[in-house]
Amino acid sequence: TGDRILDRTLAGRMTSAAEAAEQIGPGETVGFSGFTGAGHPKAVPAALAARMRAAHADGEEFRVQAWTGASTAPDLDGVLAEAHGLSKRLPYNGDPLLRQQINSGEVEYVDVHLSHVAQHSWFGFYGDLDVAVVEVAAILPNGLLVPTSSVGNNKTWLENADRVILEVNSWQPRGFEGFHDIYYGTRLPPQRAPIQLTTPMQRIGDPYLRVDPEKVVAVVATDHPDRNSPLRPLDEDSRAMADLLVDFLRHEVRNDRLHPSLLPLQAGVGNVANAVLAGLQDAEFEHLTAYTETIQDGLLDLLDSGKLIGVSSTSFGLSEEGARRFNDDIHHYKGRILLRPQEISNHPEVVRRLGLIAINGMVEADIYGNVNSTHVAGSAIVNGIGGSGDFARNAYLNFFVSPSTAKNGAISSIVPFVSHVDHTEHDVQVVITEQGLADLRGLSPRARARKIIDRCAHPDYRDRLADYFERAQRERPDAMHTPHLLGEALSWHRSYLETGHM
Ligand code: 0RQ
Repeated sequence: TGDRILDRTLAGRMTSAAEAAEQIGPGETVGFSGFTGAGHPKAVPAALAARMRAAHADGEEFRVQAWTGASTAPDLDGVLAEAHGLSKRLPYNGDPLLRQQINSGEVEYVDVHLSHVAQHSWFGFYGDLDVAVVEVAAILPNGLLVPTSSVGNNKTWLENADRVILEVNSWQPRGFEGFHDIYYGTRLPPQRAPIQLTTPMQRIGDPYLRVDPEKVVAVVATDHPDRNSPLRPLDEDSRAMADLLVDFLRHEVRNDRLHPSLLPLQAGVGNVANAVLAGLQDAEFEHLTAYTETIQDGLLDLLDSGKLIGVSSTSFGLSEEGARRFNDDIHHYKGRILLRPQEISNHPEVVRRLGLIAINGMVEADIYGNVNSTHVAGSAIVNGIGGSGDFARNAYLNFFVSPSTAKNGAISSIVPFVSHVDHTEHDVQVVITEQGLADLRGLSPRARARKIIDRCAHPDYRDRLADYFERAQRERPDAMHTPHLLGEALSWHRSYLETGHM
């Protein structure tokens, strides 16, 4: 067990993944560690999937409810979906097969704000948690746990589950000790107290997770990498959006609405977010901080160049190269990276107090500024709301970014009316496409519509949007606040479903 499993009692519970999976029964609810492909268990889910397949072959039902931090990896969501082993899943999914099963109605999916999950579990809103399966980097002699590359909901799963299975992954650097800040001060209303976090890198908790050793039914040793998803190379569109965003930040600094060191940054996952971070690399802003939920390669680059002085997050979402860079040189990042539970990394109170600059992707926006981040044509889920709502609504300044078209131009990302609402017109401040930027702050709905159509819509769709807006105003003189033609508002989506083109 080397320097990884130092507690004698828990070392005595070491077993194989297959034996550990015997501890999970049909119909049970399992809380897994894992957030954006980092820190999920690597061995027990596959062993559980094997049990499920065997049961199904004998004509028996064997499915579980799975709760996680956010998206996981093929090792977890992938294998359980392949085994048709999930009945219900929350809160955020990025696995393609599981997405298919959710959209076909096979799996129930509960898509909640990431900051809400832990408290809803504590409130009892989701029912009981039978088992927690949590990856750690080490078990110390006193039984404390060194977390790995994500914290997610691990604290809550360890506390609320009846039984606990630990995976000790030696691929994760042993040097992770000291990178985490686990806040143990949360209470249920009406006993809640303010969260005394006033700067992004402040420590308010412990470096370790706690577990009641009585509950630990199995300890499994693994040596397996995180998902480490490759990033797409920066394309022209994302570079254009990044330039627009950086220029806008400059404009805000010039107008004294932002300090030259900006405010703590939050960037969603994906191509555009990474491009924005790359844009900041070449910009003049110094002494930046980030208060975010996942650390992509772009943030490591900014730390390496000294532009960024610290990052608070709940997880990593690195490429293979990024993970190697971090793991090989982990001590270099100590004190400059802090991983927290997702209820704290995404906490509305903290996001509001720190005054974040929140940058998130979207599926579509409408002319009045409502944003859809989750559904295609109103019904089919893409991923989920993730942390976008936690951050956007409570940020100092929020951005929603997307190319102006999707599916090679067959779809306009700017539509008369969004087919699903995740972020309402009341929450959305700045919309960016490769065509331009619409600053919606302080504008009435009709002023927003003019700006979004002029600045953000693709030229192929701009005139049709302007025409819709004109006719809506003409036909609804009694309802000029937010004029809509209700029979036509979703006709672009209907046309897409019927003809494959908006
Ligand atoms: O599908 O790959 O099959 O072609 O949606 O779109 O353009 O690659 O953009 O990877 O940045 O994802 C909103 C999904 C954008 C993401 C979303 C199709 C498009 C493609 C992906 P294909 P892109 P991105 C922190 C914050 C919610 C969670 C969040 C997301 C696929 O940003 O999940 O913000 N956000 N979390 O073709 C039909 C449209 C479309 C469309 C794009 N208008 N209609 N399909 N697509 N626009 C992170 C976490 O919370 C963990």
